[in-house]
Amino acid sequence: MGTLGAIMKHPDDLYPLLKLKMAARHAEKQIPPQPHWGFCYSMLHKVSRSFALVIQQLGTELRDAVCIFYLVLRALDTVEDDTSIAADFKVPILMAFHRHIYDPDWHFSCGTKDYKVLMEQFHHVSNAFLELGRNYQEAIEDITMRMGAGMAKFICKEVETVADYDEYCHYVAGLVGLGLSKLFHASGKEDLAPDSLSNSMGLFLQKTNIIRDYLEDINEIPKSRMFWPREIWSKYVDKLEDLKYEENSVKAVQCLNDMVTNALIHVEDCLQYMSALRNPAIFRFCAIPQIMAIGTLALCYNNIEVFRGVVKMRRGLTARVIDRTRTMADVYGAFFDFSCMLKPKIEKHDPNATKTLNRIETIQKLCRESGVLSKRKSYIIRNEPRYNSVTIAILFVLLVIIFTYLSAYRQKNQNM
Ligand code: D9A
Repeated sequence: MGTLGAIMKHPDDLYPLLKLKMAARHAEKQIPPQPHWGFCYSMLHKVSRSFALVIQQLGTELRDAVCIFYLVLRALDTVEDDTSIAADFKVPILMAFHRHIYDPDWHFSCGTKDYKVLMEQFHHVSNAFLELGRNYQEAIEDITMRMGAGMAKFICKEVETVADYDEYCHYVAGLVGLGLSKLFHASGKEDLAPDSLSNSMGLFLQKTNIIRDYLEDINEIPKSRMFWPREIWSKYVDKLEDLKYEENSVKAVQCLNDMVTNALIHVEDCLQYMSALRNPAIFRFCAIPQIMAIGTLALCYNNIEVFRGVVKMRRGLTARVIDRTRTMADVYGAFFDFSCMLKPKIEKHDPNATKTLNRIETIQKLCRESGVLSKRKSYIIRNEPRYNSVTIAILFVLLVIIFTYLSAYRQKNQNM
């Protein structure tokens, strides 16, 4: 569906979408003048649109550290993901990556598109890293070292058990949570969070990505590695790729629901982590991805489309989440709404129905007990928009004006 159609269907999305567009334009104008920082921030905008916006709101010092941390991690990921590099060549690079970040002369070409540029121009990232405070450098170095070693361990190892799955997710995402908690602490704006809670923040996001990206990953050429643990999928099919075939639809959805149920276990820790944050910008930075994750899980649960195409939250809903997430009350509200959206999708005969229901009810109970669930706009239970022809005509004319203006503006900018 085009933007126009989407907005006609969800008129409340219009305002947050425009606000997001404006914020994105504003952020892109704020790219620092020095070439190394300029490179880092434009790269950040290229590889992660909405995330770059939320980073923008952190104070300068912390923002710089998070930006560099993000790019170092992306670079490490690019090495891990590049299937054209032989394992015995890749392992030493991963293991030594935490030393390469101190060396502006080091570079290693791999990856494609934006990631190829990131790798080829990595000296900009190193130069920016070398300007960070020592506390920030140490946190980034330590996490990069542990993540590199963990990735190396999994290069030749499949994700068999649920314990392997948690271990792999710890290396690639849980450690990101630990690292960020250290950076927040180093900034003096937050207490140091317990490692187990920081780890859960990463696991919840990563497991959601792994679930959502099933089809994209399984269809990748050359074949990429898969992270759904055998211990789970082998209850339903003989081979992981069998899940995408139509004749296995029932099993596929049961397996998917098993995976979603597994991810939901982390919600309690995540709520606890977020409720301890004090700085409003750090809070938003942490909470927005978490709400997107629970929203994505609610969308994916019992949804065969995960095996047929892309299941993502619509842009308008993302924009609303970014616009509205300010306090812990907003987080409890969103987790409550998305749990309410998932709950009626649980079918009695699903093999994990009871377990899923228990986990959803625990989440709902936590949200209710917070005592802040009243007076707020819900993400799901909305009054159906009522249009008359005049409203539609006005809306349409407004949209045409706005979009003509925006595209003219963009062209003008490109021609400069
Ligand atoms: C994060 Cl520095 C990530 N990952 C994310 C993004 O959020 C986390 C990678 C590097 C960094 C941070 C994140 C944000 C805030 C607090 C966190 C945290 O912990 C306390 O990480 C745990 O996904 C990647 C991992 C999950 C592997 C950690 C959010 C993000 N969103 C994408 C949207 C998408 O669909 O991937 O990157 C985006 O905005 O482009």
